[in-house]
Parts: sequence; structure tokens; C-alpha cells
Amino acid sequence: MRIIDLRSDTVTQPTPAMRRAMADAEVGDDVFGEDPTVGRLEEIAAECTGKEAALFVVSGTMANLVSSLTHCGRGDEMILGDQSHIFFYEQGGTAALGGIHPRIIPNQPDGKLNLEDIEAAIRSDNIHFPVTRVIALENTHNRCNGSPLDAEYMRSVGQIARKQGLKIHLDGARIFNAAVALETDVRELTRDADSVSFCLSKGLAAPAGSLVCGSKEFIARARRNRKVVGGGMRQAGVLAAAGILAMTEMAERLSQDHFHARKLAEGLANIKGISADPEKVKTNIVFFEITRGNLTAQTLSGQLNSEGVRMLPLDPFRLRAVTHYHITSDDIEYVMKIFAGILK
Ligand code: TLP
Repeated sequence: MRIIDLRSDTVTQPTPAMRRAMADAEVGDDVFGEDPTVGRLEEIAAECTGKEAALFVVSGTMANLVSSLTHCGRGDEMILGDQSHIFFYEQGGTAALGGIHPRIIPNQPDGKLNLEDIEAAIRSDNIHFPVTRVIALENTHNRCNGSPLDAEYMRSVGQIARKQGLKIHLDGARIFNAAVALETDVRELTRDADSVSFCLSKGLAAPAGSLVCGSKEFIARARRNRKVVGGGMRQAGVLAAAGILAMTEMAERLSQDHFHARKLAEGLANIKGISADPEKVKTNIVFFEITRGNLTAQTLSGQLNSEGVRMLPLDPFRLRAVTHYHITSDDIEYVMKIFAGILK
């Protein structure tokens, strides 16, 4: 059966060039700081995000956790969105493992946090309150239609943070998608963040790995925190070799994924029983809703799956489809035929 897997861009497989680079990678013990390929990956990541230094970690979740542990002590507060990945999908790890108190404010449909909401959430100096340390943003915003946050917005949050002596952590799991969609440089989007995490293993197609980027001093402390959560890897250059190609060769083509996502949303918008808004699709993530009363997201995804089309039912009547390296225009047309068949 023809399988079209739109559950996530995490399903991407390493390219033939990545597999060759992995086989040939020069490696060493990275906990001793002796893996030259990891060193090169970290240098490129720092350069790409305009930061002094970078740290290779296992996953996006570990990148966010290590960054949060580095910004906050136990009982300190982090301001973050109610739809953010850190709040929604990371088991509350910052609280469970770091004792960090989450201060949740609503994400707007475009993934932003209202500036007034951020300002109102910052604690004053009062013996009853936790101490606010950090504001966490997400770019692109996964649960908010994969929306990219623009540089001007980042600057506005940066101004608030600096005025109040707070730090900004940017979960930039898909920051390259944001830069491509906004036709800007990644550095424009990361300038106002004190720490940035991004993933190699999503649209960029590397098999594993994320980076935390920040000042030399921040990364030195983050390196200690990576070790305590069990993230010290040894001959990790095998993975870093694929990551280098992910960063240097796979970013530009993301515009194709964005084009395909838009096509998919346009097709879905024309199907009776489905509500989709192509205007909201700026990157590679498409959310759509079922408007036919007797059908749930779970049932629809089961029906699609039995025809070889995989999508994620994320809410009772809402599904997500993510385009990526292995999805072609022809696949999108095929998916539309399957939908038309199921919902006829
Ligand atoms: N997101 C995954 C799932 O966890 C939902 C996906 O399929 O989209 N930040 C953001 C914004 C993410 O979307 C993800 C992964 C992560 C962090 C965590 O990355 P990993 O999966 O590497 O721990």
C-alpha cells in the first residue's frame, strides 16, 4: 500500500549524503570535549543563531529542559503560553525535574503572547511571590498553525525582558521554517533571545539531535545541566555529521514543504465536512477541523490510516498534518482523493 505519512516532520529519514557523512565521521569522547565533529556542529549552530556558543543535546525536549534549568532555580517562575510545547507536550518536566513554576498566559492564534499579558504576569518584588526569571516563546508555534513569529515581535518582547531584568528562551524547534517563511535570516529572529533551542531531526531530516545556543557563560552552565539529566553523549559525532548537513544543506528547501502545506489546506477547505483556513498556513503545519457532527478526529484518522494516509488527531475534532522532505505534490493530490472518497 502507498503510505503517505503526514503525522509529523519528525518521520523524515536521513538523506543518502547524511548516511555517508555519518559513516565517515571523525569522532571522539564528547564528554571529554574530544569529538571534532560535534565541535564543528556546535560552531556552525552558534554562528547560525548569532550566539557565542552552542551545545548538542539529544532532543528538543532536552534542549528546552536544559535551557530552563540553566535560567531558573527551584521555585523560580517561567512565563509561557498555554499552547506552548514546553507546557503542553513535555510532561511538565521543567516543574517535575527543575521545580520551575509555570506562569501560563494565553497564546494568540498566531502563536504570540500579548505584550500586555506578559507585562501583567511579571511578579513584583514581594515576599509572597515566586521570582520571575524567564519568558519562553516558540517559533514556529507548533499548536498555533505552525505560525512564524516575526523579528519585530521578538524585539518588543526583548524590550520588556531587558527592562524587567528577565531572560528570553526561544523554543525554535522549527526556527529554520520560520526564517524561510519570513524570508529573513535566523539571526534576525534569535537576536533578542538569551537562549535558543532548535531541532535537527524535524524538517531538516537528521536522525536525532537538537542544539541549545547562547552566551559562552550560559552554555558552560547548560553543559553541566545536560550531564545531570543524562545527556552527555560520547562518540556523538556520528549524529553531528548528519546535523551539519541538516543545517547547511536542508534549510532552503523548506519552502517546498510550505508550498505543499498550503496546497493541502486549499484542498481540505474545499471538502464538505472539513473546515480549514489556507491563509493561516505559513509554514509546514496544517490544522483542520471536522464539522460533520458524527465524525471524530480519532475515527477519521483511523479511516485515513486504513488507506495509507497518516495524520495526527490532536484534539477531539481537530487533526494535524505536517509536510516534509518525503512529501511530493503528487502525494498531496493523492491525499485529496482519499479524503474525497472517505467524506463523500
Ligand atoms: N514536537 C512533536 C511532538 O512532540 C508534538 C511534533 O511532532 O511536532 N518544541 C517544539 C515546538 C516541538 O514541536 C517539539 C516536537 C519539541 C520541542 C520537542 O522535540 P523532541 O521531539 O525532539 O523532543
